[in-house]
Amino acid sequence: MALKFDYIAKDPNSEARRGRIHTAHGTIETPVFMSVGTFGSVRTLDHTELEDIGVQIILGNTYHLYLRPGPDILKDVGGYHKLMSWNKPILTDSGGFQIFSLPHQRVISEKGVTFKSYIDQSYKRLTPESDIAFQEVIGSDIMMVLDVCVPSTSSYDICVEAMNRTHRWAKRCKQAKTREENSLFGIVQGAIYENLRQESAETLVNLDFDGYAIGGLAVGETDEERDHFTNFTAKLLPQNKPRYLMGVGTPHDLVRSVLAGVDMFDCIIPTNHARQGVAYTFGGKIKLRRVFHARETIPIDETCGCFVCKRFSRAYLHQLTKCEEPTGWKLISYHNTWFYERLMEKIRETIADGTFSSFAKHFLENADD
Ligand code: PRF
Ligand code: ZN
Repeated sequence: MALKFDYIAKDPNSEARRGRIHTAHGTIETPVFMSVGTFGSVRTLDHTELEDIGVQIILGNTYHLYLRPGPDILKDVGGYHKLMSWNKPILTDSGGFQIFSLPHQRVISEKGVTFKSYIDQSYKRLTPESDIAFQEVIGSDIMMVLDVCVPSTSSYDICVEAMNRTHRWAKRCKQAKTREENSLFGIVQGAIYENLRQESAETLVNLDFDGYAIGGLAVGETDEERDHFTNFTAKLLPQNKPRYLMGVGTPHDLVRSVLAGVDMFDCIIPTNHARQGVAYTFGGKIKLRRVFHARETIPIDETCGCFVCKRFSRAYLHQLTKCEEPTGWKLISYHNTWFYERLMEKIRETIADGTFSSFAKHFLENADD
């Protein structure tokens, strides 16, 4: 079966949608936040914790998995779900974005990309065809096309060229796909040019993908530009397919992008910022390294139901963070991932009962970002 997306409810005052994506590894309630598990784990958290928190889907990375463990081992162990013992859905990014972030160690041609392995310095090649073949070996429930993402500050000509190559590669990816149960999303590029975004969305929609990602944002443009192009691009995509904003974002970004009609997100913030002692709450973020938290006996958030907030004080988390104890990183990652899940739950509930836009307004005004 191809990927099935049920459209359940629409917010009366915005573009926000409540939906459900059906995959071979279960159902995903949308809008959804996807936790990033680049190397096979969500940093510091094990699967029991992810299940307790309610994580619905994990994101893997073709680039990293291609280098280690690589196609041969992944094939032998029966794919990434088996390797990880994770039975819920997995989405894989194509690796394009990661490879394009290696400016001196990659060569791009029409055929594909060649890059240097950071593990043994050998040269590796990925083409649209081999990228899809590898994502099928991974056994990804949602595969992404190999795209060309350029910084938002690139010249118009560079953006046109990147967009056109993205379209040619998207077509080759679609043709290379052999398995029904591994669905495939197209990625809209076009930087911060309305005419390019329009052309990109039209071209990809004509190729008929299972869903559409908005790529090429959060790569150097201003917050206002990002917001504008999220809204602008989401409107160009079909109502009956999921929309995924790649690599975004903060709690504010999520709420604003759901208002624009986005259904899926991924970002490293919950676990990455935890390492610096940054904890997120419905009232805004708390920087636990700050000196005045050293004597605070209250939890990160008294209203939070997570085990960290039930048991540990800000003073203790401050101490662990200042001493760079891995346990501190882990406890804050747990709380942040819990918070992101509860935020998405709240978003889904309020879209369903028609109160999302007032929740969003209140949240954007009261929680700093
Ligand atoms: N393309 C791919 N992955 C991505 C991006 C993109 O444009 C972004 C941009 N925010 C994050 N991850 N393939
Ligand atoms: Zn908590």
